[in-house]
Amino acid sequence: MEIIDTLTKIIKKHQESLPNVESLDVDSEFETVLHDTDDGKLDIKNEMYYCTGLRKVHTEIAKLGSLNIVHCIWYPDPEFDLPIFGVDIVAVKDIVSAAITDISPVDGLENDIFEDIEDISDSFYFPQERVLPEWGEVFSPYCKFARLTSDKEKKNFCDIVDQYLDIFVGAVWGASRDSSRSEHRYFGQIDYCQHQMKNDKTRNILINYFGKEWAERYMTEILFDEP
Ligand code: BLA
Repeated sequence: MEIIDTLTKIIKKHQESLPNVESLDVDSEFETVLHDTDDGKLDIKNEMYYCTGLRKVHTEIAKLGSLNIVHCIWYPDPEFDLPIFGVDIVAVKDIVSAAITDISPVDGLENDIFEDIEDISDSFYFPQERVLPEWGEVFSPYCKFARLTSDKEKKNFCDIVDQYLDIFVGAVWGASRDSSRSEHRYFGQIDYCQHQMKNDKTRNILINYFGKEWAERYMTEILFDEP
């Protein structure tokens, strides 16, 4: 699947440019998950890193039956004045039913990063825009959420992710330790995780393949673990 490969390469390029980036061990139970089921192949791969300013840089590539998924969240260290980067793609064959990317605030929209991404956000238009669910209130006004069908739409989505990550990596390099509002940022990050946990579409897919207990552990420990 081309958009999955392109997006993975973009994420990897930026990830490798982070300051003092090092890999983070993933619980062996969850690092690679391979199963054959009546509903098709399950293949999940998780990679995690950390660097100066970010406590967890996570990319998951998954095939769950006919679904192809890229999930990626870069969680800041609350000691640094940095927001959260996220991207999620859900594709079946050539149709991307959900493509979402955002730089999400943990302590308001004061950070200069939001001025930069406002211009980028304004320069992209997705014809099949989708409406965010209620829990999506944690995202910034510059969140893009769309269905993608044409090659042009897919290329545009990869381009905006590339440009958001350019800004984000620049901010990580520029950020220094500043404890003054770390408690606010810590609780802001918890709030983000708790909102993501309300995504029943993700939960139900995982329950369908792995059962309730596994799905809950996977969501709280791997996808949306609190700082
Ligand atoms: C939607 N996420 C979805 C959907 C599925 C998943 C099946 C519904 C697709 C659709 O409505 O067309 C499933 N996503 C997964 C699974 C994983 C995953 C199983 O990552 C991992 C194993 N979700 C995120 C991140 C964001 C996100 C990082 O993981 C945003 C930064 C958002 N996913 C998100 C949103 C929706 C979605 C907003 C739409 C939810 C809705 O319409 O109710």
